[in-house]
Amino acid sequence: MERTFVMVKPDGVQRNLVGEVIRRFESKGFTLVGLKLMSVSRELAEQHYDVHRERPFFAGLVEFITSSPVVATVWEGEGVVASARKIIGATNPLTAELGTIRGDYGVSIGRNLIHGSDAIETAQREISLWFKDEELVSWKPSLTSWLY
Ligand code: RTP
Ligand code: MG
Repeated sequence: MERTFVMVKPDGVQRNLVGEVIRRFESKGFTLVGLKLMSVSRELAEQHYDVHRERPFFAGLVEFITSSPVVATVWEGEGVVASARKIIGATNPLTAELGTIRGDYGVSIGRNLIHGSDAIETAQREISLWFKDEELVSWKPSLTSWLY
C-alpha cells in the first residue's frame, strides 16, 4: 500500500494545529503508520530540502524548520501521495483553495504550516530519511473494508 510523509512544521505546532492536521488525514480514510514530535537537526533539514539548496530561500527555510519542534508522520492508503498534496493545498497559502489546510489556516509562503511529499519516489526517500524501519507500524484498521 502507498505511503507518504507529512510533517507539521514549527508554525503548525506552535499554532496548535497538530490535532487538526491529524483529524483531516484520519477523516479522509488514511491510516497513520508513523508519528513523532521532534526537534530537527540542521543536517536533517538540509537533507530534507536538498533539492532547494541553491534557492535564495534555502537558508531561511532550514533556519525555520530547525527553530522549534515539528510533528513527523507517515500515512498509508491508496493514492495517498497525491491526495495528501490536495488536502494540504498550494505552496502559497494565499492562493491555496479554501478547504485545504494551507488555504484555511495560512497567510504566508514561508509559514505554510505543513509539508507533504510531492511524488511516490520522494515519499520513499523522505520516509527513510525521517523514520527508522522499527518506528513504522503496519496495521489494518477494522474500518478498511468500508473504505475499499
Ligand atoms: P513543502 O516541500 O514544504 O511541502 O512545500 P511545497 O512542496 O508546496 O513547496 P516547495 O516548492 O517544495 O518549497 C518548499 C518550501 O520552501 C518555502 N518556500 N519559500 N519564495 C519563497 O519564499 C519560498 N518558496 C518556497 C515554502 O515554505 C515551501 O513550503
Ligand atoms: Mg516540496
